[in-house]
Amino acid sequence: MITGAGVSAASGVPTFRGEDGLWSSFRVEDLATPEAFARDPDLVWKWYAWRRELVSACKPNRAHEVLAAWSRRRAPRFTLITQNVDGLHERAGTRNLVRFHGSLWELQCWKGCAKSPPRWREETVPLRELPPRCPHCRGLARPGVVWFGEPIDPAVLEASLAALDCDVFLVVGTSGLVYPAAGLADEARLRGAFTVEINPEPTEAGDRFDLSIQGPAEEVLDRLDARLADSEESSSGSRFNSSQ
Ligand code: BV8
Repeated sequence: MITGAGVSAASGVPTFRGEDGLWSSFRVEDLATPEAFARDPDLVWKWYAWRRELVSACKPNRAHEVLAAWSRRRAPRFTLITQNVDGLHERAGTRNLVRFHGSLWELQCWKGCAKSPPRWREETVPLRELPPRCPHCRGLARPGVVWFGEPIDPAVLEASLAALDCDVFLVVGTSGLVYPAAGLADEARLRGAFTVEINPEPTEAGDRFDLSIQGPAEEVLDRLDARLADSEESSSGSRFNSSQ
């Protein structure tokens, strides 16, 4: 399955393309591209520092909790790919999580100096210095996210593609506009998965899914979880009767 910003909406994290979405007040080109960072690292870091502060006050909601419980019960046959960089799936205790676009809570050396690891965790809020520095070369550090025009980490792409060989592929809380993430559901369907979209709004990809469930993720996943628990209980009950 894959999640997008809609899964975190109930936690108070703004989505990207909703009415009060991030892209309604900021331009992608000014903030979420390597060119923007090269042009004005201070501006880009002010935006990411603001997002980190905002998200640090948010908590996982029922959608994150249900998915974390499913991941614990069903890993490794359950893989959650997320486009979100807010860290709420991790905070909910999700296992077998693939972070397709990186994390607000990781930094990397802007120059990619030989001494620094590809990414490192940095969770202090507010950041001790802005913009933060690479601890190894003292050059600029950048947010550990994938910007527009940047490739997906090959290991992340490989783990995501492996997860597409599944019976059911859920697509939860995403407008399905950003590639290559948006293409994963199509690939899952080509491989024989039953694809299900969960979103309160119809999306442009809606007609490509086997099933579209219109509703907020935190409610739909909660109800799905209850139905699954009931069916598991009744089927384990029938197994018990048959062996009596
Ligand atoms: C790349 C991290 C190539 C940063 C983000 C075709 C193929 C490949 C690429 C492209 C292509 N066409 C165009 C491209 C380029 C581009 C792209 O896709 N552009 C789009 C805009 C057309 N893609 C890229 O640049 C990607 N890289 O292609 O590299 C390459 C290869 C080799 C060498 C060099 C280059 C990289 C894209 C990554 C961008 N980074 N985020 C950061 O966050 O700061 S994208 C950002 O938007 C998010 O991470 C997220 O992934 C993405 C999509 O947003 P959504 O999550 O869907 O959020 P949105 O607001 O749009 O929608 C929310 C949904 O939730 C709505 O539908 C709403 O109805 C719903 N909702 C609301 N409330 C609820 C709800 N749902 C459920 N419950 C609720 N309560």
